Amino acid sequence: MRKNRSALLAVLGLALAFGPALPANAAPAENFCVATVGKPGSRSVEKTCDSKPDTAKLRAAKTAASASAATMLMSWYDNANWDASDGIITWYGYAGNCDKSGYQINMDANNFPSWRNRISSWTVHGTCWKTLSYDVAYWPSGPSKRLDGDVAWVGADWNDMIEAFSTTSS
Ligand SMILES: [Ca+2]
Ligand SMILES: [Ca+2]
Repeated sequence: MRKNRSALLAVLGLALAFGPALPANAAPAENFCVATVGKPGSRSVEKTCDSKPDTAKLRAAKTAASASAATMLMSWYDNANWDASDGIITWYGYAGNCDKSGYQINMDANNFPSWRNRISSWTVHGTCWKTLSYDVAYWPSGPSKRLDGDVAWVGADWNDMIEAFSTTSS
């Protein structure tokens, strides 16, 4: 065992020496979050995250969002069939229920970078119904796919591809 342990330590040492450098203040995992957004340019995304789904902390964040007149928009799932075990983000909007212009969400270096090319299913809430998914953030004229209502599986062609959403009423 000692020999194996030494070998393991050697491998770890190599990984530390040559692995990707982590920033000193690496962002905490964002697997389970409640996020709020406004209309484009109106306010920055705010988020509350925890290490497990549906914790007291996350339920409190949902209650606070509702209490401040935010509307539940959509929930993203890492896995298909709305399986939250590996990650779920629930979005609230501060500009009322989804209308024809709705909300746009782009994942970038600051906004849920770990959720780029990861989403496999989602649910929509309130009047949010029509979802346009985009392959590349901030490129609305690029490849996109329209899906209506709750989506249990985005399909093999769009699984782990999405970097942006437009969610609207119709
Ligand atoms: Ca996934
Ligand atoms: Ca993509």
